Amino acid sequence: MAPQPQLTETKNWNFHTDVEGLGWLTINTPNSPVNTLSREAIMELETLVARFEDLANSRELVGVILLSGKDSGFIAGADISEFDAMSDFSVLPEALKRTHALFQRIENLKIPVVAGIHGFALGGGLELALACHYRVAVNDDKTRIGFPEVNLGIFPGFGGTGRSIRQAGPVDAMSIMLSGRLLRAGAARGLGLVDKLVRHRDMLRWEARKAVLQHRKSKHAGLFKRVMGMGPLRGYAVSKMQEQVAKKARKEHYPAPYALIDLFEKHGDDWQAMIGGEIDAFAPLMGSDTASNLRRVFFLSEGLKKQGTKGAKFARVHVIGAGVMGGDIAAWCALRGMAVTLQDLDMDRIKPALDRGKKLFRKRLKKKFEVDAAVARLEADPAGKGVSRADVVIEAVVENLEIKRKIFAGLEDKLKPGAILATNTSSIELERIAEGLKDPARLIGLHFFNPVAQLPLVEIIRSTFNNDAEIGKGAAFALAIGKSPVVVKSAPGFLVNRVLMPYMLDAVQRVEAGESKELLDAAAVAFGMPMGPIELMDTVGLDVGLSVATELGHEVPERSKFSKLVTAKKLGRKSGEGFYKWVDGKAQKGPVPDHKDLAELGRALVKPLVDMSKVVVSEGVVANGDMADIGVIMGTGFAPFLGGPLQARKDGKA
Ligand code: T1G
Repeated sequence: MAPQPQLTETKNWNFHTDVEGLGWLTINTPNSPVNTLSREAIMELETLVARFEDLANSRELVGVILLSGKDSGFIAGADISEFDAMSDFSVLPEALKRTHALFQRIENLKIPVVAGIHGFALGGGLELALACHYRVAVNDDKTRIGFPEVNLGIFPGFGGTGRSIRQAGPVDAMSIMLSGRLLRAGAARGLGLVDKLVRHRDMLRWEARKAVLQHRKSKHAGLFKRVMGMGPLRGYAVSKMQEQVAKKARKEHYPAPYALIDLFEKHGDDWQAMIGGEIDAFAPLMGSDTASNLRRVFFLSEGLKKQGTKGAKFARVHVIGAGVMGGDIAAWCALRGMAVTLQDLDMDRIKPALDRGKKLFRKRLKKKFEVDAAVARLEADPAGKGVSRADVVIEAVVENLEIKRKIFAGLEDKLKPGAILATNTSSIELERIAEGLKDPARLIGLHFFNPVAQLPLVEIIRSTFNNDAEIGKGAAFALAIGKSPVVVKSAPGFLVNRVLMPYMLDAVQRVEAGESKELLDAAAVAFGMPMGPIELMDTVGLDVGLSVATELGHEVPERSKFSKLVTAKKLGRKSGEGFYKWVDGKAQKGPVPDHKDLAELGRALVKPLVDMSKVVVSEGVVANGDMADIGVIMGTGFAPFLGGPLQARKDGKA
């Protein structure tokens, strides 16, 4: 029978056949910048797959090509906004079983199904692609393939555990599922998750068509890879995985990676059994507080991306002050593609910052030409010629009001109209610096954190002079350099230093009263902090800690050990000794004394931080509790699995 042209449109899918009998299936999630597999999209796909089965049986269809109709990419996974309802245990296993069965029917189709991937193919999106018979992907800068589920407190639940093991072998598949790291197309091809690369998106259709017509089939991982899932080798692989995961996350805080390893331990030699065991292990994770809080963190950080003036463009940045902060801010901006001029009194002061920049570029950029380009973007500018061309000027010199005022007085007339004028001050009231300007509304604070390359937060400091326009531009700039902006009223300590200081000082006082610093640090980590308060004080620098504490009105007696250490220039990590001795960047810790309930002690330790988070909200330093939660998580690493200090308090966890 001659093939009849087919056309089916549903809310999420478009399916049509061509004269060759090829079926083109396109996903386009309505009202969303990215494609997601909502329950609706999955139900519609069920109907479509039933059609494919019929058409394949009557030989009216020679194959199906699955593509995305969106520029943003293939599919970003299941629809996370539906998860809160799905964590109701009674519906979740049923919903998952249905999707498992659907993906299996796709795999069982007698005709080839080929996925054409560009942009993001994540989570459930990758799982759908893995249920197809062959995968073609665009090998460009934008394609990202992976399983970010662990960041949401779960692991792949649409058959991805077993199918990724089938394709990539247990070691590589488990590694990407446990880490959540996203791969470029080339790397995914290397692991066997993708079968064919094309250079441009417009070649996807052609290559996918060829794959269907030639009945190409993806190769599964060979014995050499599979052997790590077998017999005693599996036990060895499991212990390695547990070791790796334990370095980053505790089981009681982040159970998902451990549950995934357990599943692998049971079924690592049989990918079908792994898929079979997936639902039972997955469902309780989805209903856990950890997963619900991590979803909250995801949506709060997505919310931060919505701030900022739309369409604001930044190409040139001028940084004044090549010290640790100024130099690292300049290097970060250059890494993120800006042309940066870095000004200080002379070349001797600028050179070390350029060297640190080079180190950063080498670490973060893979290819030599990329490193060279970044080096070329970061330019020493002792004469300050860059000011008049810059879209953003950031001052990061010593914390001295007179010096700052003088610098800004000289800048104002040289600036491009509309350019951002910012200070990185951490302690001087913004209004006092701005007062001297002809247009005080122009100056905002952009408060970065040390180390700049590692901490995602930038506090956008708003003075009483500012209008929404300046703040919007500041937030847009932070986003443009890949940082997360949180708008904070100009008030001593802003958000992060304000909440950290009472927490650190309380711990310091406990040490002075004879409690073990090792115990306190271990307790804070057991609670879920990335580092204990004493180690943090040593890392920040005792001199910096003392001056921030004093600015915030905390009294630190001169006869205290803390003051004495500062006087003796024992400043922590940077001087080789503070509360701890430091060797090769590591605190030399003694044994942790026994304690009946470390987590309980941890809770007591973070109480001052949690209390202060409440105060900053009530004083209007940040807009609301959500902003405090996400700001404190981004700025201090506060336990994301608890959803932030205020959420943790609400849940009775802090
Ligand atoms: N579900 C719902 N909304 C999503 C979404 C998703 N999976 N991914 C993105 N969005 C929304 C996002 O909230 C924002 O919305 C908009 O899309 C654009 O995103 C069973 C369980 C894909 C890398 O974890 O990491 O599949 O704010 O501004 O910077 O195994 O979004 O505009 O209203 O961030 O270019 C696994 C999560 C799900 C991916 C794009 N997938 N998304 O970043 O744009 S679990 C994820 C991201 C799963 C199965 C399981 C990023 C992005 P709004 P954006 P972007």
